Amino acid sequence: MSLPAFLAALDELAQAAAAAFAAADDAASLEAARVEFLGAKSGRLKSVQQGLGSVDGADRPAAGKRFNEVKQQIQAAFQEAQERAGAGRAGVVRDRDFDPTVPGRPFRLGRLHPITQTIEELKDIMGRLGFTVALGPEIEDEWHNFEALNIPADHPARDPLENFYLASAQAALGAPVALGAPAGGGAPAAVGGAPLLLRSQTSTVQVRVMESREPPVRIISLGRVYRPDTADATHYPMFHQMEGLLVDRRVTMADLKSVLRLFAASYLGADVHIRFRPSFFPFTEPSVEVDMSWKDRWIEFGGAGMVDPNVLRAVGYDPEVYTGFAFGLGVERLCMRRHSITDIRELYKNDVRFLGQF
Ligand code: FA5
Repeated sequence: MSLPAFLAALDELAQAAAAAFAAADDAASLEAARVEFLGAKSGRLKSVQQGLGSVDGADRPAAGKRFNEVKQQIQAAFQEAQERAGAGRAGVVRDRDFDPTVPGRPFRLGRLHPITQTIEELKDIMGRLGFTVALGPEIEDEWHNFEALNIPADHPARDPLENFYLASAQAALGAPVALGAPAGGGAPAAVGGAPLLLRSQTSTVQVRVMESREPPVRIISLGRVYRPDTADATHYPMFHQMEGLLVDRRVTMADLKSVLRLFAASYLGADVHIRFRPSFFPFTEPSVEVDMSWKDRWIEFGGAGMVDPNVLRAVGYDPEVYTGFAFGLGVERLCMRRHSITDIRELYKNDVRFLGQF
């Protein structure tokens, strides 16, 4: 065989092998290409090698040198194809156009909803004042939402139009219905078919806590409450309240005012002014409405008062021995005042451009 014919055969082999290994995109086609070109017995490289013996003696060193180069090229092409297949299996994309120096896409970190942040901060402040957290169920019976709170059956606050009653206990939850265990332990309240409603205030937790333990009591409870209120800038049908309850011997209205003033100054800053207006709640006597200053006006942020002796009696406490104060504050209103949010609905639109600011 002449040297040019041998070199031409080698070139053709090199091209064919490079194309075959580049096209091999799975293990089976790669193996087939390996056998075709590098097979030990009848591979194409082997058959070209056999032609080396027929090249003229003087040309043989040049032919041998070129043969070795092509052999190395083909082996390298096989190895690269093998690595590519291995990387593919490991889920790594090998992309020749990938530029590792280009900056990556920014990673957007989520954050807690402003109301959740507020709740955590309120717990922290009240914790420093010695109040521990108690929990209660959002689906309540009439005893805890009304009766034990001195709200009799004919009270307008119990009107079905003022509350979210559930169609029936059984339809809502399946029978038998078991409410969450009262805070502080004790047996869960079982309700067989009695009217149930979404709690309209966190004052329900006061009753559950007092039912389950003896004084002294010093708790807060934070959670969702529900009322069929029309949504406007300061009202929403679902909102959060922070309930506070302190019962002990010789607790007075002065203690209530001190705690609320300390709380307001801690959460809203020393520049906030709060005022107490005489009011009425069936479960406190005397009762007050608590307002805070906001943008040259007053906004109500809660109700409070001394626990009514009837409530103490309903949970088995002796009102001649124990007195206590309670308050219920609107968490959204506190959060709005703190962050200058002028419309409560912004908190529940779930617009990340708004929520991302807190
Ligand atoms: C009560 O709910 C009483 N349970 C508070 C209380 C507790 C009084 C303990 C005495 C002792 P009131 O209905 O006023 O009170 O609501 C308390 C606060 O919840 C309001 O001052 C307001 O800040 C907030 N609030 C009431 N309705 C809404 C609403 N629809 N949307 C947002 N916040 C509301």
